[in-house]
Formats: sequence, structure tokens, C-alpha cells
Amino acid sequence: MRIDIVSVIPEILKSPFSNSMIQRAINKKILEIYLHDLRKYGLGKRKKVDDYPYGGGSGMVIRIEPVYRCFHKLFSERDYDEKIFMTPDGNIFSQKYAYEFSCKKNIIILCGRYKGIDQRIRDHLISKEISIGPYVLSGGELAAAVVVEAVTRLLPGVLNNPDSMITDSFQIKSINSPPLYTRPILYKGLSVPKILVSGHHKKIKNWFYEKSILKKKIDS
Ligand code: 6GU
Repeated sequence: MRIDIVSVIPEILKSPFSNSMIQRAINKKILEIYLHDLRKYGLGKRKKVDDYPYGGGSGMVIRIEPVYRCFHKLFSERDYDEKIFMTPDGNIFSQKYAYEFSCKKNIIILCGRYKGIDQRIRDHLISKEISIGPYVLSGGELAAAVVVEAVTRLLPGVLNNPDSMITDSFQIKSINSPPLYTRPILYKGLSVPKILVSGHHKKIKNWFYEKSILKKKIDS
């Protein structure tokens, strides 16, 4: 899978993508990520990418020309299955979207900044608008990083243990993840439930199942 990300501050994304899981996917050639600096496609000597909004109001708006130039350069090189705009008023990102995106070959992600972007970009160059939750960030970069991480771990061959992907609590809607324990068995008087170290596989399975249901009831 190839992901192109267009941003006014692409540097923000260098560090999140050099983390172990995403870097491993890149090293294994399962994933390619290319960061594009929108300013490179800006207007004039000063590489201007934004301007005042028509009709007045505060804040700056990203102009269509830099985005059009950048997108069309990339469009001339390959087809994109999805053209995503990261924006706080987009569709709330979910595991369903992560699955959907993970099945695509090429996607392009445009990160918003300033007050917003010219509506013509949204109307003609974008296929999906995505938000990562009901709060406002200064730009779409960190939101894009969230999307890339959720998508990457779904790509075949990325996780060492695909089982852990299947049992992700979010992937099985009706069941939440049970409480988990590891060594030591006793720490400062806090102990691991005896059943988990009993060796009774059937009883342990039932215990996990019951705890999963129980947690859901408490949560909801
Ligand atoms: Cl995608 N962008 C911004 N700026 N803020 C957000 C967001 C995106 N998702 C949640 N808040």
C-alpha cells in the first residue's frame, strides 16, 4: 500500500512514522509513505498557500492552486483509490474506515491547517472527509498519523501475531477485551486471579468470556 500525505508542515509526521510498527511495515515493503510539502507548490516567490476568506471573517484559507498542482502531479503518476481530507467536521474515523482504507492500493491524505480550505478543493479533489473525534486540533497532521497507524496494523504481514488483531476489542463489537495479567503473580499484595494460573483451560476460557461481557455491561 502507498500513502501520500500533503501538508504545510510535513515535519510533524516524520517522528510518528519512524516508530517501530510503521517503520517495520515500511522496511518489509508492505507500506510506502511519502510526505509532500504543500508550500513547494505555493504561489510566487514566497510560496504562498493561503489567503483571506471572501466575504470576510477571521483566519486564513488554503488556496486551491497549490493543492491542485500537488494532487495533479501525483495523479499523473498513479491512480488514487481514496482522496482523504483531514478535518474536524469530517466523518468520525472508526475501525470500519481503517479496514476500508487498508484494502486500498494508493491513498492520498490532505491535512488541513489555518481556518480551512477553499470549498472547491473539498468539492472536486476529495473523496472522503475524516475527523478523529469531536475536538479541534490546529491541523490535520496528528489526525493523519492516527489514521495511518490504525490502517498499517491491518495490512497483512505487519503484526507478528495476527491473532491479536482479530481479538482487538474494537474489532469484535459485541465483546470488550477482558482484563489481562502478566508476571509477577504477586506484587505488593496485589495478586493475579487464581483461575488464570490454575491450568484449567476450559475454566480460563469461560472466565475470559464472562469478564469480557461484564466489562461491557459496566462500560455501557
Ligand atoms: Cl482531522 N483535524 C483537525 N484540525 N482537528 C481535528 C481532526 C482533524 N479530527 C479531530 N479534530
